[in-house]
Amino acid sequence: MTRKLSEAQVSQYREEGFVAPVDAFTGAQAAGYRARLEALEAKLGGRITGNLMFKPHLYQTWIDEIVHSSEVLDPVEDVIGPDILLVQLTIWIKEANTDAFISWHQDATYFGLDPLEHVTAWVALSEASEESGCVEVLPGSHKRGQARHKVEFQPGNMLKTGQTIDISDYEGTPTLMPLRPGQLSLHHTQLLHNSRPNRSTDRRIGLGISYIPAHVRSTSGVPLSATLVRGEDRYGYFQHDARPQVDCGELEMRRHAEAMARWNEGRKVITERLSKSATG
Ligand SMILES: O=C(O)CCC(=O)C(=O)O
Repeated sequence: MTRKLSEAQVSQYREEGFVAPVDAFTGAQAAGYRARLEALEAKLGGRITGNLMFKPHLYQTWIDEIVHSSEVLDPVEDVIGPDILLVQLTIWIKEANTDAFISWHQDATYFGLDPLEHVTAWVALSEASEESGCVEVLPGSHKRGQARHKVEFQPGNMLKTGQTIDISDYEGTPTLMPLRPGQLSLHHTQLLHNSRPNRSTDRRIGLGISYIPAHVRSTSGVPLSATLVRGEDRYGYFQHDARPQVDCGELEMRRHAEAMARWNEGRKVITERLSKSATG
C-alpha cells in the first residue's frame, strides 16, 4: 500500500520518470516558509550565494522541518522505499523577469551515486508556472541511461558547470511541471529536465531536495555526509548529519561548512571524471 501517491502515480514515476503536481503544504504554510527564506536573505544582505545555497537544512531549522515532514517524505517513500537519506538540497531562485535558466541535464551526471535510485522532490515556495519558468521534463528519458552531454557556458545558465544535453535525438514531448506554492514534483535522477527564464512579476522559489534509499552509495571515494530522514540505515555508506537546533548557529554553520567541503571534494572527483568523458 502506498502512503500518498496513487498506484497510477507510482507507475507514472517508473514509466515516465516524474510525478507532478503533488499537494504537500497549504498556501499559507508555503508563504510562511517563503517569509523565513526572505528573512534569511535579509540577514545575509540580499542573496543566498555560494555554499549557502546548498544543504541549507543543516543551518536553517525550518528547512530541516520541511525535509523531515510527512508531506514530503510520504510521496518520496512511495517511489524509493522507507529507509531514506537526504544527500543534497539546492535553493533554486529565479528573480522576476530575468534571463536565468537551467539547461537540459540529468541530475545523475553530478551526483556520482550507485545504484541510480536518487529522486528529487522539488518543493515550490512561490508560483512555479510556465510564465515563471517551472521545471520541464522529457518523459521517459530516464530509461535511456546516461546521456551524452556537452560543456557550453551560456550566459544566464544557473548550472555553473555548463553541462547541457541536446534533446533533438530524443523522442517524446517536453512536459512542464507547473506547481502552486506548497506543491511538489518528483523527478528521477536520470530524467532529462530544464527550466526557462522567469518572465513573471514575482520571484520563482523552490527547494530541490535530493533523497536516496539507504542502500545507495557515492562513487566518488570521498566520505560524504547525509541526513537520515526516515527509517533505518543498515549500510553506513554516509556519515550522518546532525540536525540544526538554532538558525545560523555557530555550531550549525561549522557543521554545514564541513559537510559542504566534503561534498565539493566529491563533486570535484565527479566533474573530473565527467570532463574526461565529455563529447566537447
Ligand atoms: O529549479 C529549476 O528550475 C531546476 C531544478 C533542477 O534542475 C533540479 O532540481 O534538479
